[in-house]
Amino acid sequence: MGKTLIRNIGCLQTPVGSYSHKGSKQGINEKYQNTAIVIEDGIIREITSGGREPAAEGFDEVIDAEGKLVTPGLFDGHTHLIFGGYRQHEIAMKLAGADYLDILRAGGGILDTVRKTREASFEELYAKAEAFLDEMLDFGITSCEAKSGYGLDPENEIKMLEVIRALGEKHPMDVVPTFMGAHAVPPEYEGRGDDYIDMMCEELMPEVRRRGLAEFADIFCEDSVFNAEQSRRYLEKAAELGFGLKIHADEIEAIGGSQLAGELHAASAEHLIAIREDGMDSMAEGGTTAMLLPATSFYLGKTFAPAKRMIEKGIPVAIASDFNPGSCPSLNLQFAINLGCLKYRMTPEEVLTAVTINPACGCGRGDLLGTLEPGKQADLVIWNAPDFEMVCYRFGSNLAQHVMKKGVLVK
Ligand code: IZC
Ligand code: ZN
Repeated sequence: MGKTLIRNIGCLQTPVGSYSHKGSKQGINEKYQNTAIVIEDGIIREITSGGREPAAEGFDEVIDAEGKLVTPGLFDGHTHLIFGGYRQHEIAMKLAGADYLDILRAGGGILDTVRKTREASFEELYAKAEAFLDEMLDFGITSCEAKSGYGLDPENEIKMLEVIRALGEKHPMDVVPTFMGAHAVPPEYEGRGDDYIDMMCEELMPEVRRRGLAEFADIFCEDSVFNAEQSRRYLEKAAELGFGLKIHADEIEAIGGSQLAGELHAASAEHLIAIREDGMDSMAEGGTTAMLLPATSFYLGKTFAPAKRMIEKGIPVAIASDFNPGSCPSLNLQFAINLGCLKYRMTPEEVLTAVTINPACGCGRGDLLGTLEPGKQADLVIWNAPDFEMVCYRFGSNLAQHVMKKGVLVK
C-alpha cells in the first residue's frame, strides 16, 4: 500500500480521542489550517502543523486537497442495510391517514419486508446491499453498523448475518454486525411474543454467538412490538452471552426502553423521539450513547429528539441515518447532518462529533475510527467545501468530493 501524502488541506476538522464525547466535549473539534496528512499502510502517521509540508519525494502517492476541508470519514451507526423489496406502496397508505404502527399492526411494514427478505437469496441480498455500501461511500460514509431483523426465524436471520459478514470481508467499508431477531413478532408467533422471545434467548441468540455472526444485539422496544419486560429478558440474555447491547427505545411511545438502556449499560439507545427526563437521567448514568435518527423524524412527520437536552445532561449524542425500507428510505447521512443543525439545534462541531467518534464508540470502534489522529485508520473525506459549516448549510447536494478508505481513494 505504501506511503501517501495529502497536501494543501485548507482546513482539517476532527474530534480527538478514542472515547465518546459528552457534555461540553461534544462540541470540541480540533481545527488545523493549512496542513498535510502522512499515511502509511492505511494508517495516519502524522498531521503536520504550521503550514509545514513534507517534501513530496519518498511518497508513493501525493494527493492535492486544493485548499478544501478534510474530516474523518462519516460513521453511520444505525442501518437496516439488508432487506428484500421496498415499501413504496406505503406512501399511498400514509396519504390516506395510516401511521407507521397502524401499517405494522395490519401485517404490513416490517412484516412486509420480512416476507420479501425470506424470499430473497443470499446472492440477491448481497448484491443489493453491496450497491448501498457503494452509494454510502459516495456520500462520504466510510463505516456503518448493519442489523439483521427481517428474517425473524433462525434460517433467515442467519442468512442476513452471513450477508453482513461477507460484505464486511469483501467491501472496503467497515461493517459492524448487529443481531436484531427481536425486530417484530413474526406471523408464526402472532399473539405469542413471549414464546418468540424464549426462542430467541434459548435457540437463536446462542447460535448467532457460537457462529460469531454479530457483536451487538438489538430489540424494538415499542408499543405493539416488544414491551420493556420482554426487552429486559432479551437484553439480559444477550449480555450474558457477551453481546454489546442496543435498543430501539422511545421512538413513538416511551414505554421504559431508555430507562432499561441506562440500567443495563447499553452501548446505545436508538431513536428517543419520545424520551422523558427520567429516561435521559438513566442513560446519562449508564453511559449509554443516544443514537439519534433525525431523517426518520422527518420521514414519519414526528417531532425531533431533544438532542440539546441530552448533551446538557452528559449523554454522548450520535446521529445516524436509520436507512431502512419503511421509516427512512435514505442513506444520505449528509441530510441527517443538516437536520442535526436545523432541527436538533446542534452546532456544526457537535454534529461532526455525532457522525464520527460518537457512533464509532457506540459501535465499539473508537480505538481505530472516528477521528483523524496518528495511529488511526486513514478514513477521510475531502469535501467540496472550505469548512464544515458549509456541509451543515448546503442540503440536497452531495458535497463529498473525494473519499479515502484505509488509505485508498475510493472516490
Ligand atoms: O422496516 O420499519 N423502526 N424498525 C423500527 C424500523 C423502523 C424499520 C422498518
Ligand atoms: Zn432502526
